[in-house]
Amino acid sequence: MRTSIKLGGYALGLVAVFGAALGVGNLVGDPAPVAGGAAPAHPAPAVGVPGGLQVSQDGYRLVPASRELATGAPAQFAFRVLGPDGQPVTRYTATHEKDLHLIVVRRDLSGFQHVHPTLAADGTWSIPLRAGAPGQYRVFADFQPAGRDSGLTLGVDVPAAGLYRPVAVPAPAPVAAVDGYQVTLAGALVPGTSSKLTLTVTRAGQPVTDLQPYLGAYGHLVALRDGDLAYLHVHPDEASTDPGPAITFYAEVPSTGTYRLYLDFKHGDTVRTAEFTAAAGTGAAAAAPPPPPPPTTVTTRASPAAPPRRPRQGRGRASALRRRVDQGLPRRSRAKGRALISKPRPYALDRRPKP
Ligand SMILES: [Cu+2]
Repeated sequence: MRTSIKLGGYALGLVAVFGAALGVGNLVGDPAPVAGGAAPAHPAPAVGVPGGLQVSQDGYRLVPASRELATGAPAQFAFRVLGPDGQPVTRYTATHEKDLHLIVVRRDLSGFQHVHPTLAADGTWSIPLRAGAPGQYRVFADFQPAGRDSGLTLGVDVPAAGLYRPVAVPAPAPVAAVDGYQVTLAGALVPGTSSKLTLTVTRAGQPVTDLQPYLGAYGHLVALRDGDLAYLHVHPDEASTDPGPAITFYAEVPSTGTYRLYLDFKHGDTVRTAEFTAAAGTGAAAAAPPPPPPPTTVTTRASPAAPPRRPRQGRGRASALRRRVDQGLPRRSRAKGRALISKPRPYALDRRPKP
């Protein structure tokens, strides 16, 4: 244990040194003050470091006042943004028509919400929120403090108490259905570039040409990376002014991998969200889409790759975990779980040691 801690520290040190050499020191925290006042007031964002991965950046910190999200009736969720002086930020520059955009999504990329809380005079933001299901959620605040020339996206984990049943990220698909609408995604996510994405909205086979403005455009797109929920910078195409059926965005994709895209669009006075999974890659290096998820959402403990069942280990941690998972399965599945399961479960809650 002691050795692994040492090694971990050593690895972190390497990352820090290597990162500094590449000029991405921001990755590991706030920039250190420089004697003599030579440091710029607002260092340029580090190239290649996506937003949303840090709770604190450039002296700004996201501080939730609420310790968890409600899963029953909506409950007030409150937080503040502290500035470099340690005081709550009370003045913002609006982006996409709002002073602050709050994105809430479960760690498995499900349960996406995009809301706009209210700012109190003391710098406390609040809004009634309800998580659709228990689990660990990532809460992103996307904002631009007044006087700063660029925006920030800070992220913090907030739990919704209860038994977490993760769901697999859907396989990549170019068409999403929501509420009678079909949205088609065109364009490739290419790492290291600003990738053009065109989303086309139809309803009952007919193009929708009377989309309503929403957040300063005819749609708002959020993109998150599967694995760490990195929050991509996306902006609408200023040149496209048609109210549908096509909406164009540019997304800055930091790496290959799988991304989840959430398009908010407004029609008939209702905002709806179309969700897509897209793989980013180039040529042969393109990320292979994951195998399609099994048709059931029941989490299970067994997979074909699992080692042979070991003798029961009494009341150990693993047994307790299995019992908890078992509680969610029908009795028949509990009894014959291994026989019923024939497909891999990407999110199996099996923590038994690997052979
Ligand atoms: Cu917003």
